[in-house]
Amino acid sequence: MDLRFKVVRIPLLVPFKTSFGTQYAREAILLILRNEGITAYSECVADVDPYYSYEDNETALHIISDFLVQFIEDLPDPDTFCKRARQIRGHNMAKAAVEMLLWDYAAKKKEVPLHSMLGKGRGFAETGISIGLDSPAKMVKRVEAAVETGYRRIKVKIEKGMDLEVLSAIRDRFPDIRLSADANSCYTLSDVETLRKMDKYELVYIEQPLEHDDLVHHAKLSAMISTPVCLDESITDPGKAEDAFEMGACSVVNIKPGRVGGMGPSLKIASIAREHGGHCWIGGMLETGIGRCFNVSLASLEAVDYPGDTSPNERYFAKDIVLNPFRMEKGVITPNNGNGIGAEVDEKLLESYTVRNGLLLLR
Ligand code: OSB
Ligand code: MG
Repeated sequence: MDLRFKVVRIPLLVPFKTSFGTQYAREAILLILRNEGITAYSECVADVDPYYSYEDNETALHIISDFLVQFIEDLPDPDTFCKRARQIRGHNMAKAAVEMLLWDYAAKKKEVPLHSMLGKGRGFAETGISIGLDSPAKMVKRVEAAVETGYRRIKVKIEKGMDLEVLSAIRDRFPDIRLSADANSCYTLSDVETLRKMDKYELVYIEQPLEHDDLVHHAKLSAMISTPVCLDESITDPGKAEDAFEMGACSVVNIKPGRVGGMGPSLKIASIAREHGGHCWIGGMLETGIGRCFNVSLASLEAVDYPGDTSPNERYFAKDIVLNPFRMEKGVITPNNGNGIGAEVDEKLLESYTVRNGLLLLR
């Protein structure tokens, strides 16, 4: 068995601006496991800076190489790995990368597509788009293009002072589309007047309006506005999802497998949402073609009831590292039916994007 990491840096076609910063490229840690003729892959959703989450590529690589690798020497099933990894507090992005690698490996060993191991599928994933911050005029143009392309839900990034004007402009132009707004934690409860003014735009939800790790204030806010609250950053594992729904902090959750510890925890969060009469969808972190496969496989499950941030690869990169990118048709994407994640990795291109690599385990 041979486990390596490669850090790839792929320029984004369009810089992605959120309330926490602007991203120009996706710099991702990829894990590559070779054993008995099988090659399994995964991607860590951490980035170069700790702005979205406290984890970044350096902390993730440290946790993976110094602590997590010892748990997978016998290539356990993903659930066994999760139990072992509980000894390590937090660092769920690092844990998720390893957990997802084990899922791809397990599915490839069984010679079945990953989605078939996850639960009842519907055969396709309803697709939404996440549009970055820009001038209101440019954002309306982007929304127009996205509606034209067939996206089933449009989400726009907002920040303090860049919110009501753009939402109003979009609603004027498109009174009926499924629209949401992602604040990435830029507000506090003292902004409730602004947040209340959003009620009239009938958003399907507002995503992560308050602090990145808060539940209490989100519960208070949920009772003060009519827009449903969706949590992203605050939900780092199934326990947090349970707390959030119990407290009424949210009625919708954005599940990113790479943020919550992997596929197993994602499935748990989807059932927690359902048990509480809530909703869930699969988010994204501008993943490369490898990470996207995991997201799309989850997004195609019946347990996931809202369209996700699972745009086709061509939206992010001029040339992605897979030879079989996802294509969106009529607003849906079909999960890969090859073994495991089903990505045909362009090894040459991957090599050319690699800025750092190393050996993690050799037996
Ligand atoms: O908050 O959902 C977010 C991208 C990077 C970090 C955080 C977020 C996002 C997105 C893009 O909204 C989702 C995607 O298209 O991958
Ligand atoms: Mg978000």
